[in-house]
Amino acid sequence: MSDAPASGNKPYDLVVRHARVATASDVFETDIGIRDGRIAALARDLPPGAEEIDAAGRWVLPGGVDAHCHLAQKTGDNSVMADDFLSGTRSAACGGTTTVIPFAAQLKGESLAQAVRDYHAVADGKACIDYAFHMIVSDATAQVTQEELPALIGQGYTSFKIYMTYDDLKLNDRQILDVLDTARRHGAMTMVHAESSDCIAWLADRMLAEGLQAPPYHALSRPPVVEREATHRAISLAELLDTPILIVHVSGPEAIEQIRWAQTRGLKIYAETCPQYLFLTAADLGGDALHGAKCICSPPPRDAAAHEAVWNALANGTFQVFSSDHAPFRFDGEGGKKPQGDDTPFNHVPNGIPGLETRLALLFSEGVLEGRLDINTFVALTATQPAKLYGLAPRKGTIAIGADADIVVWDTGLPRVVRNADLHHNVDYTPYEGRTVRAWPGITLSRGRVVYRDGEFVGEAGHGRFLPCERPLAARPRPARHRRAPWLDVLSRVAPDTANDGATP
Ligand code: DUC
Ligand code: ZN
Ligand code: ZN
Repeated sequence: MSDAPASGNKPYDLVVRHARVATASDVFETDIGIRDGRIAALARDLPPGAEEIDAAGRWVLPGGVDAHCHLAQKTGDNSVMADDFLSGTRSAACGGTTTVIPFAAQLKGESLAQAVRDYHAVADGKACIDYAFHMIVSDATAQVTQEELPALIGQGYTSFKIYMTYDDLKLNDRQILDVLDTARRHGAMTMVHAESSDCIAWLADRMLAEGLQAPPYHALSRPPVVEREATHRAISLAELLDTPILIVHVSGPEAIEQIRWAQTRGLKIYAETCPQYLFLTAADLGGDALHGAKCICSPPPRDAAAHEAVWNALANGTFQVFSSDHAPFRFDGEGGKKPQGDDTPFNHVPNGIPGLETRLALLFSEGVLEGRLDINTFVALTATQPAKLYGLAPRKGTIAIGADADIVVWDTGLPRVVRNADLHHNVDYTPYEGRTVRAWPGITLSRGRVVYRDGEFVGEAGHGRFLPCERPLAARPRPARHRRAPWLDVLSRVAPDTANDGATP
């Protein structure tokens, strides 16, 4: 890093003064000197910057890394995601998130490499904050698992999601093993949507046959046992190949118990949960005129006891990641939640709810300020660990010299009522309308540039850059000497530890 003056005779482009910084491990008071988009100095009484922000008395945290959101994703039906890379990243920035990882989705029959190229074309020039890509692997052909995936992993697409449900996306167990084998050999992180397809179809078909088609039946057709069974099966498949996996959008105690059990046995099983599993219940799928469709997502929100279990698992380390799973569909209008108007049966309502902008404020308010989580755990769950698990650390997810100056100055102690009219996404509702929070970002910096200040978006399309991801350390299998899977030792294509070269520690 150059010691030359940054702007005129000022050594820093920007200095954030009197910051009360929290990282995943520490809390300290400091000034933050920013030069060329990166953190250049952490010390008290820094010399002046060309710009200055006084953060006295306020928390200053790493910008959020939202490692699970859907933007302008191909859907395979007539539904249309309401947010593209402009409105989605704008909304993220206004909620204190500075990196997003949406999904380049492969439809069945398509090339995965082409899906990634297409997604770049969709994102190019639009994002206001930095972004990486996960992939969705829905067609695990030999061409995909043996040629396309290894090449893409080497090019910086080091994580992908697979589904155990949805006819147009799901893989069977054998296909999952093929994909995990590739992940293992090439050091990629596999994210798993764990719900049991046949159980859901069996229940849903019977409900629909009896005319039970309102949104609450969505939740009843996807009960916790369906998630628990698939979670256990995913863990077993991962254990068979001794390959790390990350179970996404975990909703309640049944799945959490499976994950905790696996972690206690020494398996590298990671897990994510989302705001809807802390702040919504199945009762939110009720109401008149299909209003419950606004809260249809999968797995569905559960109940107050599940909230308690999710809070506990956030606090005790069972979960490493707290993401939004922002999946934006408008309530009214074409491509939205009601393709057949008010008579739309639950299985035709597009799955997913918006949450990019509200993720951090909800968790800060109800987690940190209510004493359920300490501030370091909040930072770990929302920024540091997602950056590490997906190969973006140490550039993203922390406040450290050399890291990108992705920083949020927080306002706390407010009461602020969440209103969709104040949000910056392109969805016509928020499931959290009317909820009071006591924390909200005051200023968001993306690589040292102010992109949000006091309720107003001040960034610009095209500022956000694509981030190729390293192969994460977390995705490395256990070294062969610690492995307890003798069946792997006889399989030459599985056994070598080649995935260990070049992974980010
Ligand atoms: N899974 C997601 O991750 N997001 C939206 C819908 C779904 O099933
Ligand atoms: Zn999913
Ligand atoms: Zn999702």
